[in-house]
Amino acid sequence: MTLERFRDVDGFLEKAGEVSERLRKLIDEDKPFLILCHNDADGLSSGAIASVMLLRENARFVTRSVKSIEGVLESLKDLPEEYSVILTDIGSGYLDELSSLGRKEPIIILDHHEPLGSASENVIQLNPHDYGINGADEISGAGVTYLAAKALNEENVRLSPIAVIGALGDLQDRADGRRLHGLNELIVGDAVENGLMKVEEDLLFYGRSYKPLHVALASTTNPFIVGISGNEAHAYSLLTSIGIRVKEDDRWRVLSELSEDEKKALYNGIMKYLASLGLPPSIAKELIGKVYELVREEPWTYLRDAREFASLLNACGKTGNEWLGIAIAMGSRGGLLDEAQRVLEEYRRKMAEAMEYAMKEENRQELNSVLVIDGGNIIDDRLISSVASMLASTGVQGEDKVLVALTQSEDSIKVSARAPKKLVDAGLNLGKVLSKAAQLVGGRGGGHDVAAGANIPKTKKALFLLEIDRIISEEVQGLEKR
Ligand SMILES: [Mn+2]
Repeated sequence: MTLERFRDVDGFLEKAGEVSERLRKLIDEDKPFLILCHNDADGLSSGAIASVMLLRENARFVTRSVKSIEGVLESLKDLPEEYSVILTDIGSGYLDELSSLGRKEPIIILDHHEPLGSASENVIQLNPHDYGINGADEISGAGVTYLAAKALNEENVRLSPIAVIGALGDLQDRADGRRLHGLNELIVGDAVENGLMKVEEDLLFYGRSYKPLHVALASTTNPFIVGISGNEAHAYSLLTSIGIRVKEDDRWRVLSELSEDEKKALYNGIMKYLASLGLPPSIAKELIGKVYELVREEPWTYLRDAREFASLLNACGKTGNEWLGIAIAMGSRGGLLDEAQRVLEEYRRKMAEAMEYAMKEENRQELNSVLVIDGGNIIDDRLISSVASMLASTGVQGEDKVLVALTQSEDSIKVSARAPKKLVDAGLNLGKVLSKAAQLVGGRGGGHDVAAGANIPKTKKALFLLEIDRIISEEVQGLEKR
């Protein structure tokens, strides 16, 4: 976007107000709603926020999660005319398609993906990009939905932690020091001011307050530490080699009880370990950041740490348990939480297997500007975007290459790509690259500047990889000249 440096936060918030007025009118007229949310952690968070918002107003509504725009169009095909539609974390990329449906009642889009096409009068969009705000890392779909909900009813400020979870689910904690910034920071402020969240800096180990140190280290997969993530025995020996006591008498120690000096030693030890593998020590930096703690949740659950809450929702979305994720994000606990925790454990086990496969030399291919990881038909297509994120966090692609992970789904090849920070800062937009390369081979793609995906025909894998490598190489050369 050429106008990306104008930034109009007030205009965006004003638009949130306008959208909420439209919602208010529909609610007052007792119109039924269909909420369609994307099925990733951010999408489920936004679906939950929209659902609680309507529930609070006693509105009639149905919530459904969808994998892609095809799911949206399918759901709208037979939807009775009297329904208004709320799309969360999906839709902005398909304004023409949605407008051409010519529905009687409005389609309200609460999304942070880059808008494409033009909206008809009945397609109402709240999107940060329209106001020069970068939806890739400044606000999530859940954040956009939250701001509309808060404009509708101030009570919805209670949903602010769910909007933070959505942002973390979309890996928006990319500002220096693993923290949220931009409009996300404003939402964090809402949560803190209302006594719902505590923010502090720490090592970002998974289960920092309840898992034994070596288990917490081995469970940490963002960043994914080669040789340590997924391997408790190696994590244990690394800790002891650094000189960290893992036990206090008979009891396992947890990260949150380590002294500052011990944490420093641990951090330096991990840096040295990474250097010994020839990996950029900057990966260790990703281990330090803001912890967003949901203070009203029980300390021993996965819901206390907003990143872990997001990973629970992600697991629900990736395993066909979307409804469970939405229910938990809406506030259900008890038996449903037990079930969600089982889903998460199972998902983490499958991810560990997929990562083991992806880390093997023979499943990699190095092109000029792209590192390809081919999941063949071994890696479940629903896991491929998580595998891409996790692989990118290992640093295996280096600073100058785009990581492209792909795997076969039933009728197509699913692609998920991640661009290194250096190229994005120089101006590379991966979403556009994938959209272009996919189109050239009769597929479909898009996404954000750092993370994007595509679906391509099964027979076009080699051609697609050539095209994407060519486009990125050309773009990178262009960027260097600038
Ligand atoms: Mn999102």
